[in-house]
Amino acid sequence: RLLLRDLQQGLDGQEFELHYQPIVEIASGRIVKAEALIRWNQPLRGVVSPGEFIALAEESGLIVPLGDWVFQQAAQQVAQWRTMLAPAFELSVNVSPVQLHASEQSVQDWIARLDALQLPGSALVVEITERVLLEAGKEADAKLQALQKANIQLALDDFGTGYSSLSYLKRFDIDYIKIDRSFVSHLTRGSDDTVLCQAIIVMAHQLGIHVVAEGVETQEQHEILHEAGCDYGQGYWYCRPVPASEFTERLRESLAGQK
Ligand code: G
Ligand code: G
Ligand code: MN
Ligand code: NA
Repeated sequence: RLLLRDLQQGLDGQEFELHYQPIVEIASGRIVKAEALIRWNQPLRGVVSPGEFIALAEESGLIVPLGDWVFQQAAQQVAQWRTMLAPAFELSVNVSPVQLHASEQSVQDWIARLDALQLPGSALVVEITERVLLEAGKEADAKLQALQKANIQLALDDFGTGYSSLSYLKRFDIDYIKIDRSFVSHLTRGSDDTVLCQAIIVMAHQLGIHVVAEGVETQEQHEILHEAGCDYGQGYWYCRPVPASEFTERLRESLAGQK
């Protein structure tokens, strides 16, 4: 059983690491963005996936320092890739509702970090779920606004699952919708999920929102999404989440046009 003490030790002992999954521009096949996904290299258990510890981190409040670490690390990494390889590169980080309900200090620290790195806010995309918006009280609203004021972009993750209230799209200034992989994984020609994806893409574009399809695992899914005008794809078909050094190589190859 994972204990809070292990988690605290992990944070103190620098046992966490970010992996990066490419986000591909569907029309060109080029890597243009990435999502940062946390991994825990636990000395006794080996690699522990976030599914196993995020809930504990949220319940205990440790998600706040952990999430701050994720943001700082991601900012530093995207600054490096921008300087080294791709000046317009963007990196997504997942932010838990608990983080947005916690103190204002985090968001202020994030913005200070961007300034210190001389990085524009638009280099980072904060991924939130519909749950954040559902629960968005005044506090979370103020933080979302602070992020947007700093030009940090917002993505609505797991779109189509859960509460899916379209009114959020009107009330909040969303830059990206990420179509949940439960729709994408059943995409076959003529399927209901194909119709749903097409409709989401048309609606998003009309609202000026870009679309990322998650969990693309087959060439057929990629092609259906291409025909539907989907902007970006993410999934094992393109690449799994990989450590930073491997991602750098992938990005280099993609920029060189090799694929
Ligand atoms: O990476 P994986 O493949 O196992 O991710 C599982 C879940 O953990 C996903 O829902 C993802 O959004 C979440 N997750 C991954 N990294 C982070 C993180 O840095 N912060 C938060 N809050 N959630 C994360
Ligand atoms: O909830 P969120 O969308 O942030 O999490 C992304 C999760 O999806 C991560 O756990 C990541 O490892 C996983 N993932 C990424 N690509 C694929 C894929 O093609 N298939 C499946 N099943 N999972 C994927
Ligand atoms: Mn995500
Ligand atoms: Na998702």
